[in-house]
Amino acid sequence: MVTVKRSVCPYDCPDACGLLVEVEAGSAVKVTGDPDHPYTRGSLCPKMNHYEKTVHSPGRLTQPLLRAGAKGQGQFRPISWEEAIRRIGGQWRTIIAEYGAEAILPYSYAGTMGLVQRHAGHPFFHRLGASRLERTICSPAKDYGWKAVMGSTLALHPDEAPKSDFIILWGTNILATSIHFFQIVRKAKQQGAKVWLIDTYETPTAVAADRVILVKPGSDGALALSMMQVMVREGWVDKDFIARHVHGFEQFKDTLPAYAPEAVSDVTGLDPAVIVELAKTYASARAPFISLGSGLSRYANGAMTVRCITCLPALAGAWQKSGGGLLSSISTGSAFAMEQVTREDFMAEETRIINMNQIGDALTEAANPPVRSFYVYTSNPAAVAPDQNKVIAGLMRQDLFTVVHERFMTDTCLYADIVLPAASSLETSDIYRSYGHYCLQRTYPAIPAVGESKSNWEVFQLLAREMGFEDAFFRQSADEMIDSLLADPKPWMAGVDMDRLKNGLTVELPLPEGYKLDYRTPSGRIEILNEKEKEPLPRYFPPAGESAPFWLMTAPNLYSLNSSFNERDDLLMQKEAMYLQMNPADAAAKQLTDRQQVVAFNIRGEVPFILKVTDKVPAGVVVADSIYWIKDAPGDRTVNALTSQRLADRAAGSTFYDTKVDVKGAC
Ligand SMILES: Nc1nc2c(c(=O)[nH]1)N[C@H]1C(S)=C(S)[C@@H](COP(=O)(O)OP(=O)(O)OC[C@H]3O[C@@H](n4cnc5c(=O)[nH]c(N)nc54)[C@H](O)[C@@H]3O)O[C@H]1N2
Ligand SMILES: Nc1nc2c(c(=O)[nH]1)N[C@H]1C(S)=C(S)[C@@H](COP(=O)(O)OP(=O)(O)OC[C@H]3O[C@@H](n4cnc5c(=O)[nH]c(N)nc54)[C@H](O)[C@@H]3O)O[C@H]1N2
Ligand code: SF4
Ligand SMILES: [Mo]
Repeated sequence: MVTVKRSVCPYDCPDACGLLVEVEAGSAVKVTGDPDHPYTRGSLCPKMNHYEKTVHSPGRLTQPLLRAGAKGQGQFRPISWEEAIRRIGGQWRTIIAEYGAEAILPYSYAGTMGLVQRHAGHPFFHRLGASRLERTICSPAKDYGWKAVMGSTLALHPDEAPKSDFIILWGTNILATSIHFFQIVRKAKQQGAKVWLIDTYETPTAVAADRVILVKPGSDGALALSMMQVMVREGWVDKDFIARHVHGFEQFKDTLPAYAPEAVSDVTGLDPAVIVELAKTYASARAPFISLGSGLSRYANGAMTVRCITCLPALAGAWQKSGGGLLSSISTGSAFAMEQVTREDFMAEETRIINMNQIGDALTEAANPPVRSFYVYTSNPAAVAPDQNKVIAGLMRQDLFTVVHERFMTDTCLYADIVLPAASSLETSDIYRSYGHYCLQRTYPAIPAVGESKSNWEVFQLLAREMGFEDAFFRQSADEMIDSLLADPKPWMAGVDMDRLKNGLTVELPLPEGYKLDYRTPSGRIEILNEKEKEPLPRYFPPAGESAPFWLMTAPNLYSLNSSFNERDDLLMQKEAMYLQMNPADAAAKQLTDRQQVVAFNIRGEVPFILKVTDKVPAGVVVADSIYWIKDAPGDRTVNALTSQRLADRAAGSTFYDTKVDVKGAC
């Protein structure tokens, strides 16, 4: 008999789609979109249409494993959970006795976005006194840039977009990364909106664009400032809106002459006439809408770039128009009492903080205490963290005791001393919010755990018992944790149908009337001038860039999500091969030919790719979309052997795209 259960896509994607899971004899046999989900309305992306193939993949880890060969070789033998937990406890007690608990470092990110499973390790490691991880691999510089101007103002609802007549997709490849927003943009287009795309190469999203503007990587801040220079010069600004809602316009205005289109033409790579046309089209639109991606924030100037762009709708008065404004990321953090899950109060004293973007250094450089144990869950740092050669050198250390809790034998698992099998989202309970819309949903297990796999929550319960933690907190189940979160609703939850939520149905956080004009900043206005910033006014400064001939874009692919979905042969086939895309003129100058093997290299590493010659990529840029597992790569390294551990200008963000390389034929 087939039963249908509701769930949520657990991946790190703004859409957080509602799922319907058909279950037969304890297995998920079919996964489709939930037509009742208010935002995702029944459709899924190509990755998730067959989630059952991931959940029941022959590659699923089903037993705890103990290393039985050299690190990196992937030879393991099965052991019991009891033995695995006992061994981890034994190793940790020895390490703590010699070096203290800060010699243990957890590493996790967003394998699941469920609030409880994702943060399940926080209370445990706080109680243990382990080093803390600064989790800034994704887009904190983007959030910082937005907040510097807008404070904690509520983000624009994506359903505003269809009411706009001019949409800029600014550094976002929504066909791959936010397919439901792509559908919204398509709808807006059908209703007559013009869509312009600003990116560094012609991404697949260009199919929805009326115009594609290709900028030099890391130069968007200069472009935004130049647009504003034109708008101010020509009087295309909303003086009334500025007078009522903007802080610091006069001071800002005086800095703009330096950014005349002619002055930024070299920096941006754009003809001055194009900048004027963009400024004019933006300023003269009835309700201009900017959808801002995170790519342009992953640079040494990333937060400042976002700050510059965020000023545009303030000058145009776009916020007061139905359909106008700027959509960065949606933050619904204040809807839940997350401190009840993360339990920072379990820390006896403040422990050391290590940045996850600099894990390569943390695992290879001397420190006091040294990192002697690395516990990885819900992440695949050997593939996704920058400076892969350093990360792998760290993971190879004989004196590093590494535990990886995973669904699949990822690149990181290959270096583990102990691998623990992780339950998938269909096997666990959780509660989900989204960074692309305002819906919330609680989930219940749709199927029993595959093999002996366990959820993050369960594993930390076992580890807590092993380490002798008596707190009642560690005895409660994930369901009890979720229930207690829901029993203590934050003010924003007033008006949410809690029964619906508890019953696993989607609910939406209410947006107050007039939220687009309610600026939650210290001045109550949009703060173009922010006195608290070291740089009180937005300005342009260049990205780090290094000296090598090509910028390397390392962007998301339609058929994988970071390093996830590589377990799926059907999706790997869609990606065809680990390509490096290059402009025909650059290929000709280098005497390289389409589909030959090439090596991209810089001071950090060398990575073999298959060359794809295409005029969708401008000269001077190469594109490696998708993060492969090493076993599927043409060589023994993947794209992150080229990216750097350097942090962004603010919020300790990653700088994945602030990377330059040279390219040569493989011998
Ligand atoms: N070159 C380059 N590198 C990048 C990026 C880029 O654009 N270019 N993007 C960066 C960004 S934005 C991000 S957010 C990071 C993402 O980095 P990660 O969050 O590490 O993302 P994934 O590669 O999806 O790895 C998640 C892993 O968690 C596992 N997993 C899933 N569910 C569970 C669970 O419930 N429990 C446990 N224990 N494991 C689970 C999955 O099997 C998967 O292997 O990558 C970054 N790296
Ligand atoms: N299919 C799929 N979906 C995903 C992911 C995935 O890997 N695959 N990753 C998920 C995660 S973790 C996240 S954080 C989000 C990622 O969401 P985003 O980071 O917004 O990713 P993209 O939508 O690809 O947008 C990045 C775009 O920025 C462009 N770009 C890079 N540098 C510059 C620049 O200097 N200027 C301009 N204008 N553009 C630039 C890149 O070419 C790319 O097209 O997507 C999520 N969804
Ligand atoms: S990856 Fe994104 S678009 Fe695809 S099903 Fe999940 S939430 Fe939806
Ligand atoms: Mo991300």
